[in-house]
Amino acid sequence: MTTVLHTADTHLGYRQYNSPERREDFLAAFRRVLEDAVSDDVDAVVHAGDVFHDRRPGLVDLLGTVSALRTLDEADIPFFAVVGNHEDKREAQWLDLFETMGLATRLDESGTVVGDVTLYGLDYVPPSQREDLDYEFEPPETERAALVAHGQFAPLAPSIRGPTWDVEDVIESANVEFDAVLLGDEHEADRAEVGETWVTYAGSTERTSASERDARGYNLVEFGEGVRIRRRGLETREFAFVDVELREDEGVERVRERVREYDLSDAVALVTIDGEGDPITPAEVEEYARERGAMVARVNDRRELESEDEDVEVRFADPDEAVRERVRELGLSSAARGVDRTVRTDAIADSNVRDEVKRDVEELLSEDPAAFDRVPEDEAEDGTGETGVVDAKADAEGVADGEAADDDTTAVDDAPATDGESATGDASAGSHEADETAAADDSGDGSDAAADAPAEETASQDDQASMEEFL
Ligand SMILES: [Mn+2]
Repeated sequence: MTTVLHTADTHLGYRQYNSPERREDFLAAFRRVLEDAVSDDVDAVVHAGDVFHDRRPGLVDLLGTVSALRTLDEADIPFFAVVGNHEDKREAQWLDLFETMGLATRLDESGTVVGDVTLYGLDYVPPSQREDLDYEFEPPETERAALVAHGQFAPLAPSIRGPTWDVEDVIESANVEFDAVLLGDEHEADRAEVGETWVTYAGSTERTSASERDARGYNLVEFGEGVRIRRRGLETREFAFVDVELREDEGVERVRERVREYDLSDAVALVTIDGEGDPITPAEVEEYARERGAMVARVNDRRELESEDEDVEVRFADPDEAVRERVRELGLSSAARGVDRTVRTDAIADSNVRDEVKRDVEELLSEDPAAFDRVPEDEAEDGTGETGVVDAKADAEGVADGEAADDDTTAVDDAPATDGESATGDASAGSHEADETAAADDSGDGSDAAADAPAEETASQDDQASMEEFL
């Protein structure tokens, strides 16, 4: 029998909530998974993509990864992986570097034997290029075979989040009979039997967004007479999801009361307010949660407040709305605003954003070469931006191509499609002290959200994630 530890979506280097502790959490989770692999003495660790959150991980994250992989190497447990959409680079991959160092093996169509099973890899491929795939693999040298892949695969991935990749198609088209398909990209763990093949997502190992409420973990996949998948939980950072439904006569006191019901020690406190009631200043609630021990606190006020109440305070209660407002002020063309919506929406899966934007931009430009022209200044609410027509176009195309400049300009200076995080930071700076500090961090430590963040990365789940942090 051969046992493989199947993990994915580690997102090393993600400084979630602008918190350096969160960044460490992601590495700690990776370490824990590999330590479990050692103590369980599995035959191999399989990583189904998105080791890194970012195409350009910082040196600290790289060193952390190398050191964690060494632990595994010292125990003679091989690390096999494919490349996910978050870390996909044009030419060489980080994974290639680890391979050169003897710490990892990149899986591909040639097949790699571990015990009784041959493992194959299929890196993330954007929807527009999937037609060309032939799913030809070298014949396996073992009775059992498994494919490791990254993407939104039906039937497990929800189709409402953009185009899915039909795993049944892959299984049927492939010249190899797979006993299991081990997946990454979808952050919720799941499994299904498709024909004779077990298909499973390992899920992320730390919560990358507020929508990831379930416990995190990984899979232990046994290849014997058949395939057996076991789920193993991971100890991760405590998240307190404080959902408050306010009645008409209630306000901040009720929110505090609900916050008090939770043990917030070193936790990430996510307070979601819905219903009726008085306006609430998020910063006040966040400070209260931090006083009660929370490491990070965020308030998301989902109430639709009366427009007459829409003063500054109320608008800042909804970071989404603040971002939208700022975008309106940029004097962008409607085409650029369309791109911005695609990037920002939760409705489109992380790995689909790039393709969706590319298709939209191509379509818009073929219909009207001036589609991305700025709205003349007098038509815009505020003409502060200096980005010219050409820049705006280049930015939009850059996003689609994954080659956008790594500028960290704020939303004021740039097309928002490349700039979700700054825009988010901007919006929240008005209400969150923590974010103001974080913004200062960014200018001081260019290696993080600022200089190093590839603009394209913001055209992916990061946007959604950073927004989800408030959702
Ligand atoms: Mn991921």
